[in-house]
Amino acid sequence: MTDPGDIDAAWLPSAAFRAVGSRRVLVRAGEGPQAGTVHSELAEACARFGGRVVPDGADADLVLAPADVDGLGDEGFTFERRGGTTTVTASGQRGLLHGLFHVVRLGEDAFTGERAREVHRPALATRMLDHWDNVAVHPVMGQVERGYAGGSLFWADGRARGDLDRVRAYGRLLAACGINAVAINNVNVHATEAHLLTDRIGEVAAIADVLRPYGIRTHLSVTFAAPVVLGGLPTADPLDEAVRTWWAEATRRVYEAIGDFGGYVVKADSEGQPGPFAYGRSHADGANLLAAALEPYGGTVHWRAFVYDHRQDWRDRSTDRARAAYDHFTPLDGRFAPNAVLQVKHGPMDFQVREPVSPLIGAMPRTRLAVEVQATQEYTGQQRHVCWLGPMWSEALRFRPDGSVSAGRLADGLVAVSNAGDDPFWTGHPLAQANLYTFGRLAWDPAADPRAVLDEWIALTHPGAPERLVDGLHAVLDGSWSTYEKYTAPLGVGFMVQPGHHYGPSVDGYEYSPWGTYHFADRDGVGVDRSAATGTGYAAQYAKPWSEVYESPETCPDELLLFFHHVSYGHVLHSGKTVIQHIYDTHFEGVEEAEEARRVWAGLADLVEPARHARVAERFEEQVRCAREWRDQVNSYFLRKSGVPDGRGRTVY
Ligand code: GCV
Repeated sequence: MTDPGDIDAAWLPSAAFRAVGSRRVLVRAGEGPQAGTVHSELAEACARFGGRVVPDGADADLVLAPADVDGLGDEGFTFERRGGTTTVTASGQRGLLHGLFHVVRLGEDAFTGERAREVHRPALATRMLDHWDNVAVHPVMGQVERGYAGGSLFWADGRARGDLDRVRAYGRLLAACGINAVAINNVNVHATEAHLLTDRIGEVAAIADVLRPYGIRTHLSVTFAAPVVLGGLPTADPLDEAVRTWWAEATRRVYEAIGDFGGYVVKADSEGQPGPFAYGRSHADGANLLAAALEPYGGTVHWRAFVYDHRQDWRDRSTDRARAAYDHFTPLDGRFAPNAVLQVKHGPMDFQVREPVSPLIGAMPRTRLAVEVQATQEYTGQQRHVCWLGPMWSEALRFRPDGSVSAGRLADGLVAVSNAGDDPFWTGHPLAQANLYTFGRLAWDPAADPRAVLDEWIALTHPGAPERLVDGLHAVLDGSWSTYEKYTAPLGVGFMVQPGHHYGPSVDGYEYSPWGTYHFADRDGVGVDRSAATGTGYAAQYAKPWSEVYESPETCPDELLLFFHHVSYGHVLHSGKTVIQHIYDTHFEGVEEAEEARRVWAGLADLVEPARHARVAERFEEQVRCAREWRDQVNSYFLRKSGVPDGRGRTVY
């Protein structure tokens, strides 16, 4: 059972350091912030578990030392075990820190047998968390937009927290799963937060100081209108000389305060945020303006591709929100500066439980790209429902635009909207910690098997967990994404959530809204025709083979059928079921699976620290209640629309 003192240690309870801490350890990490962390982690672990940090030349079980190994980069490391000694080498301090956490993850296995030299390096250079945190509590969105884990880790009472111990602990957790960048404020930049860039940069610097020892660079979301709202200029036109000078000077001051500042994140011309369109300029013009300001210091601008018309007329069937990012950005391929990264949501809509991979990914070969996923569970149960997203992310990361199975790289970076806050369990639902951990590990290695990552998370979070706990956690988590999908919007059609807060069912909640998120259900059928032949043409944004696969209901995968096609309720899926029967069956099954997961969790009470167990148990009550609500509303809606009864005669209202 977890030590109660470790209630919020997440995947780094002290017991996870037992194997390392009971050894003779020799460290030659040198000087520097991350080297300091390597030293202090080892010294602390040894003090706790009876090991020893030994001087150079002494016999050691574990050696961490610098080495010049070609191609390791700043973050890679080697690992080997020979003649009873485990050795980690790296070219940089960051690499040694990652190597140390690798040894921690391996536990006793790191000190058993012989192991030939392995080279580990991150597949993606940027592995970043975006916090949608406001400094000042927003009247509608609160302190953390789409946050389900309490208040902000960074901000309280209108300013940066004075006590940053929790941020320090957060940085440590993130380093242990490979994350190396954090954007600390909301991409919707409100009036107060705009000032973080200039007169309040000292607060950002204080946070950066705390994250640096964990190899994490701090990034800031900025408003494109900053030259106007902060600088008093009459324009924010990216081609205006005074605007360019303003950004150059503001950025120079940022780097004066934070020498290793990561760069800017920008949401422009999106959901009301200002952007270059106001000046008749392109998004490449906009991004390159900030890229030029950051370039002398090695900074990067993450420019979000979430640009669409959020004021569309629901009567207009020709406008398709799913098309928007591709239509806006592909003509700009090759025009972005080398230090501008286009940050693209993994799906074309908005983090639904099921979406195809965005056709923009793979369509801009001359542009640096980062894929954005959402760890905060805005549309996947808001951390009241258990929904482990590892399999979803893994599927997206394995997708190849040309249909190949090559392990080629999809992007330069992976970004997640963070699901952490000042909640004692970090993520509201304690099992949502698995999402944060899995994100970091998949960003390091997108080809990793998510189930193996979950095994790591279980082993670290519950050191020495008996098989019954390991099996129980797998039973609860492995299929939880699929369960959530079953009882919510069917076959990729999306939304059907309550407007505004997005929790719980409302089948027609967005049907007559300006947001471009429709399902078009009528008495005969449901779904959005996105084919090239008869629909919005979205399917043709993909390269072959996907454009052909998605074009026809005959070849379109079942789980995406209603995303791509409007079909009759009697349409027969590849599964052999009709669409309407599929809707009924999955909704009954989804609730049964949620009830079963609740039962499994209840049976683990003797193996899990009581407060953690109670928190999850309480969330399961809500999940089951809400799942039943989804089932009954969705099933009743489609029974009433279609008039087709459930083939198995179950209760539909
Ligand atoms: C930060 C969705 C969310 C918004 C969010 C937006 C975005 O629309 O509902 O809260 O804004 O995505 O990604 O910018």
